[in-house]
Amino acid sequence: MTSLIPEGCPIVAVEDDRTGTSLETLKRAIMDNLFYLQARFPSVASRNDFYMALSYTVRDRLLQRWISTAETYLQQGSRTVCYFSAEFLLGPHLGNNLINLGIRQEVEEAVNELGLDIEELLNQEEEPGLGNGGLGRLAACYLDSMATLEIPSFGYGIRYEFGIFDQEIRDGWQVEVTDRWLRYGNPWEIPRPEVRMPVKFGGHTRSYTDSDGHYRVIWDAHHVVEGVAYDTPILGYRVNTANTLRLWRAEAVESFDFQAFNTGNYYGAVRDKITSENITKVLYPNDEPLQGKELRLSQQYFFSSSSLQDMIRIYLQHNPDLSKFHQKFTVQLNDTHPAISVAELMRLLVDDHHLDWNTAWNVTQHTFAYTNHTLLPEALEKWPIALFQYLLPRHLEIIFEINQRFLDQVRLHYPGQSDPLARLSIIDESGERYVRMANLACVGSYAINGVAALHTELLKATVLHDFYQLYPERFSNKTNGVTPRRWVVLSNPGLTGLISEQIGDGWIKDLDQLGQLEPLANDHHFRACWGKTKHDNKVALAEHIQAKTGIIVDPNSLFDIQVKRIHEYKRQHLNVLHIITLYQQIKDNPHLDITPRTFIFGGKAAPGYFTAKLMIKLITAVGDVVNRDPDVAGRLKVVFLPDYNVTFGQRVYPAADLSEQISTAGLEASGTGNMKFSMNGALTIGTLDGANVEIREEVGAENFFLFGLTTPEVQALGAKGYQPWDYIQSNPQLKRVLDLIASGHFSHGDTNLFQPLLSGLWNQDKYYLMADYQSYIDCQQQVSQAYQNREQWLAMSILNTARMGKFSSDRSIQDYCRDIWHVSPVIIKLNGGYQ
Ligand code: NBY
Repeated sequence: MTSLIPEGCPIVAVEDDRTGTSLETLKRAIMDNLFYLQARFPSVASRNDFYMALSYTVRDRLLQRWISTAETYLQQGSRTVCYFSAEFLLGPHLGNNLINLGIRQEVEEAVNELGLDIEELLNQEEEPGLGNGGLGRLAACYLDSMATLEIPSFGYGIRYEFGIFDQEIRDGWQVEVTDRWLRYGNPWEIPRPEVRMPVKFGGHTRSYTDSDGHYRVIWDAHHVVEGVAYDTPILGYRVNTANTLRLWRAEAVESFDFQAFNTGNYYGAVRDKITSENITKVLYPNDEPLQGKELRLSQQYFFSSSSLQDMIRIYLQHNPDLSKFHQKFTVQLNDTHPAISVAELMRLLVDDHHLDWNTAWNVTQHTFAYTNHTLLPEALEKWPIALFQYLLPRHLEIIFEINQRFLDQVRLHYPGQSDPLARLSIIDESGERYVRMANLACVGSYAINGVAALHTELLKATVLHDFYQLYPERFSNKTNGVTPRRWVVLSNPGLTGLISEQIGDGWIKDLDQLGQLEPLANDHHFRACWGKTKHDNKVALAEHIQAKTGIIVDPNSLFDIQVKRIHEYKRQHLNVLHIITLYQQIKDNPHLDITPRTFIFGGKAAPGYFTAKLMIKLITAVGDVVNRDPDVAGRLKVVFLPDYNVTFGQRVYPAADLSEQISTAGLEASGTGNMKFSMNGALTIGTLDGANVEIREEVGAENFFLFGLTTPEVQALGAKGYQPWDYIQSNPQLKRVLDLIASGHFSHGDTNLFQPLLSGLWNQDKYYLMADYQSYIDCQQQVSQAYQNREQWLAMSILNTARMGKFSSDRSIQDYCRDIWHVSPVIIKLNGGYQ
C-alpha cells in the first residue's frame, strides 16, 4: 500500500511512552483517556467513564499485536479459517484481555494508586451477549483457542444491537427485558465504515446469453441492504496473535427508494430504511429454531453474504484466480444458521465472477465444513419454499440445480429406490415444500462433524444416517472444549494460584499438564488448600446470592448447581423432584440427619416456551416454601439466580461442589458447562449423555456419579411403549412428590398452576423423568454420603480437575486444524512499529 504521509513522520512503536506498562505510564494513560476520549476530569467522572478509560488503555496495548497480525496474514497469504456463526457469546473483554496480555497485576496497581477498585471497574462492563447458550459460547471459546494457538482465523457474525434479553424474576416468573448492551458505548470494537458489502433481497431473476455464448443470470433485487463491518480484536494468551472477529451491522443504502422520496413519500422512504436496518436489531432468543421467520432467514443470508463477499475481496487483492479460493480459505459452518452460504458462494462465483458451474462447485464443496449441534429432529432448520422464493429467488434456483445434480449421483447409488432419494433431497416434498438446511450443508461440505463421540455416533445412525451411508469419509467427531483462560484463570484466581504453585503455569496453554496434580490428591496438606480455595469461592458466591436475592445460604452446605438454558430435555424439573423428595423426608421426620444442600439454578427460557417458563416458576415456588419452612431449619435452600450469563458463570463454576448434567440420554449433543464445572473441581451427577460420557471416561467412574437410562435403553423403552404412570403407581415416594405439587402446596393452594407440567409427566413424559427418578434419587443419596467424607471428596475433586486436559478448547481446535482445516500456526513478530 502506498502511504499518504511522507517518510520521516513519527512512528507508533510497539511500546513507547504512550503504551508502556510501567506504573506511571499506565496511570498517565488512564487519565489521558479519561480526559481525551471520555472528556471528563476525575472529579466528575462516573465509574463507567473510568471503565472506558481503562479499557481504551488496555486496547491501546494490544493494537500493535492486532495490526501486526493482520499485516502478517496479508503479506504471507496464510491459509485462513473463517468461523461463521450467527452467535458469539463472548462475555466481558476487559478481564480476559488483561490476562491474555499478562498485565493484570500492573494494571491493578495503577488503578489502586488512582484510588479506584479494579473489581468494580471489571464489573462495570456490560457483557456482549450475542448468543443464546452453548453454541454461541463454544464459538467464543474457539476464537480464544485459535488466537492462542496462533491459527490464522476470522470470526464472522452479526452485530446485534440487542443481544440475549436480560432476565428478571417477578413473582417467581421470568420477565424479559431488552439488552441494551451498546448504550454506554463499546470500547472493544472498531467500526470500519469503509468496509461495506451490498446484500440483495427479493425481486426476481432473468437470464440471457452473453456475446461469448454463456448462459447468464441476473438477479434484479427488490432492495439492497449494506453490511458494515465492526471489528473486535481477539487476543491469544501470551502470544502476539490478535485475530479479528468481524460482525456486520445492517445499514440502509443511501439513495434508498428514490422514487418514493421524489414523489414526496418521504416518510415511506424512511420507514423502508428502518425496515432494512431491522435485520441486525435483535438476536432471536430461541435455542431451537423458530420455523419460518422471515427476519431470521434475512439475518442468516445477510451475514453469510457480507462475509463471503469480504473474503472474496481479500482474496482478489493478491490472487485473480478464484478457482483456488478454497486453498486460501476454509469456512466452518456453526450449525446450519450460515448454511445458505453454500448457495451464496455458488451465486457469487457463477453470476458475479463468471466461473463455470463445475469449477464453482469444486471451490464451494472444498470450502465448507459443517458442525451439527443437535439431534432433536424437530430442531433441524427448514424454510418454506415460498419464503425462499420471495426473499432469495436466485438462491432457490441455485439450490434446485445443486439438488438435481446431487440426486442424479444418488440415483447411481440407489438404482430404482425412491426412499433414500426423498430423505437425502435438499427439498422436503413430503407435504408443504421446504428447503432443508442440514441437507444443503451436508451436500456442500467436505467435512461434517458432531460435537461429542456419542453425538457423532447418533448423528451417523439417525438424523444424518443417509448422508453417512453416502459419504462416510466426510464424517468425524470433534468433541467440544472450553478455554481454561476464561474458565479457570480468569474465573478462579485462587485455584489458578494454587495449581501454578505446584506445577508451574504451563498448564494454562497445555491443559494435559494438570495431570501432574494427580499424586497431590493423596496429599493431606494440598487437599486442605484445595478445600479452602473452594470454600472461599463459595463464600463469595453466597455473598453475591444474598446481594441479588436476599437469600442467605450456608457456604458449608453442599453447593448443588444447575446452570444452563431451561429446557424440558435438560430436566431442571427432575432436579426439583429431588428437592421435594428431601423436603418431604424432612417433613416426615424433622430430626432426620441429612447433608445440608444449597440448590442453585440459573438459566433463561425462550420467551415463547411456556413449559420452560413454568419450570422456572416451579423452582422459585418450591424455593419460597422450602427456604421458609421452620422444619427445614436452613438445611435445604433453593435459589434461582436471575439473568444467568457469562459474567455470572464465572462466579458460579468455581463455587460448585456438584454439577447437575441430567439430560435424557441421547439428547444433549455435548454440553460444555459440564466441562467448566469439572475443571473447577466440582463432581458431576449425570447421565450417559453428550460429553458426560467422555468426562466420566477421563476422570474415572469412581469419581463421577452416574445414574439413569442409557441411550439404547431410552430408545428401547420408547419402542416398547413407555408408560410413565407405571413408574408413578409403583413408587409411592414419587407419587407423593407429584401429589404435593398438585395439591397446591407450592402455589398458595392453587391446584391448577402446575397442572400443565404434571399432566405432561403423567401422560407422555417425553423426556423420561419418571423412568429415571429412582435412579437419580439413589444416586443423590450416594452424593450426600460421599460429601460427608471430606477427605475423600477433596481427593475426587482434585482428580476431576487433574484429568480434564482433554476438554480444553485448545485440544478441540488442534483436532479441527489437523483433521478438517489443514491449517498451521503462523507466528506473529512485532516489528519496531508502524509509520
Ligand atoms: O450446542 C448446544 C447443544 O445443545 C449443546 O449440547 C452443545 O454443547 C453446544 C455446543 O456444541 N446447542 C445450542 O446451544 N444451540 C443453540 O444455541 C441454538 C441457537 C439458535 C438456534 C438453534 C440452536 N436457532 O435455530 O435459532
